[in-house]
Amino acid sequence: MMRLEITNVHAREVLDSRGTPTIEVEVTVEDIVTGRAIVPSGASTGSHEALELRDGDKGRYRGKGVLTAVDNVINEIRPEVLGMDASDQSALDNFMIELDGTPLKEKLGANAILGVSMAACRASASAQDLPLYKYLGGMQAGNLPVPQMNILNGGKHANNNVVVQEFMIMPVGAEDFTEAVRWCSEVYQSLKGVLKAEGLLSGVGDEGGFAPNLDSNEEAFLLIERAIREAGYSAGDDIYLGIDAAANEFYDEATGLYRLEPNEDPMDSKATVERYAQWVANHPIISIEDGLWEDDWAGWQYQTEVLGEKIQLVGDDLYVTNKERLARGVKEKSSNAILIKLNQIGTITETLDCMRLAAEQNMNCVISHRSGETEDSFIADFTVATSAGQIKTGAPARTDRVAKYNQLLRINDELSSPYYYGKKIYGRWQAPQVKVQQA
Ligand code: 2PG
Ligand code: MG
Repeated sequence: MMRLEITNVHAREVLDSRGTPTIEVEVTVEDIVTGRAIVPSGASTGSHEALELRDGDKGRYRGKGVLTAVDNVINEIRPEVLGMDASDQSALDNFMIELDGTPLKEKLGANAILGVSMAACRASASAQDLPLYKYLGGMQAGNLPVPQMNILNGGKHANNNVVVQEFMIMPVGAEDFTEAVRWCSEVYQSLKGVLKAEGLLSGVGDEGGFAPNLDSNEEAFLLIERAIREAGYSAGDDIYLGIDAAANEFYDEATGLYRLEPNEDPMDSKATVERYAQWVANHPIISIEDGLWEDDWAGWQYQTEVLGEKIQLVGDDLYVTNKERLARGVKEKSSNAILIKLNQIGTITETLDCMRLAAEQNMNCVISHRSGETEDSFIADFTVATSAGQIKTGAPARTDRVAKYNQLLRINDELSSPYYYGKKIYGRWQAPQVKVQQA
């Protein structure tokens, strides 16, 4: 590969989809080609994530400014990486990891480091005239993911009473990625109609899904199943369901209990898992993310014993894209899948390392956005490059979410024979045998 000397690095403060500041970085190679990247930001974050550096100056953006991270890129990272080879991603990333020197990137900020890591990658791809997915994944990269589209929002991402954070649809029966996107969009519009008919339509949550007030989580499954049916598809065959419970947000460390339902007493971790098992028995659910709190290792193990043969169990806040935490999960059989977020760990290289460990262990990887997103569609290319097979990037609405699906549509269009995973990505599980009730 040709050497591409980093000749400039710049950063600035821009806004994310919630109107909160975030960092944008530009890396120039050979004085001519510039790559740009914007770092996203979570709301329901795991406490073991790498540090997202914020200024804390209450006089600006309520303390959420990122001028310190910007300054770190310009004055701490830039002078050190000028002259380095942008096409040697791991050398660049490892150098920044050492420059920071702390396990959670607390000195320079994971947002500052990741911005440089991604922008350098883009610059190197552009300089070689390659689309990002081919630059990262090789000339044969061409596997399109099943989207996990989040069409009903609750938890910390919405101002309603629904506890589960994300209710998602997975169009596994579609022929190809374009059909997958169309089905999800049609179901999304159908759900809007169903909610309107029931007098439940209100606004949308942070990831573009509707955010009605409901009596229980189960009501959400029923409404979505109806929307799928009214759109002309079958839940459990054409389309599977999935959730991100984001259990950190309803777990009470003082009592050790989970308040999964707004109108019920909190439950211990065993009862919570048994409730999930009930849902799985009654609805075509193929994937549950963060069903339990990030440090409830015993609970995760029990969940895998109960549900691991039936459905995909995804660790997000549990693993935070951290290879060490994933290694513990492998040892303890905590889950059979992992959510991947670049900014949880802070460099492309560490993210790929973590995914390699997951692959060795035959664990599924789901590449994910954050609830605070931008127009940057890096993860769309990253998903194809790594053949991850699944991407979770919100509703088929709102530009911050749609930007990723549109980029995947472009990639799909560009390939001579794109491959769509469909049901095969969930092939080892046999969940959706349930007969969906007719309303
Ligand atoms: C999650 C993410 C994205 P956040 O929990 O999986 O949906 O949310 O970015 O707020 O952590
Ligand atoms: Mg999550």
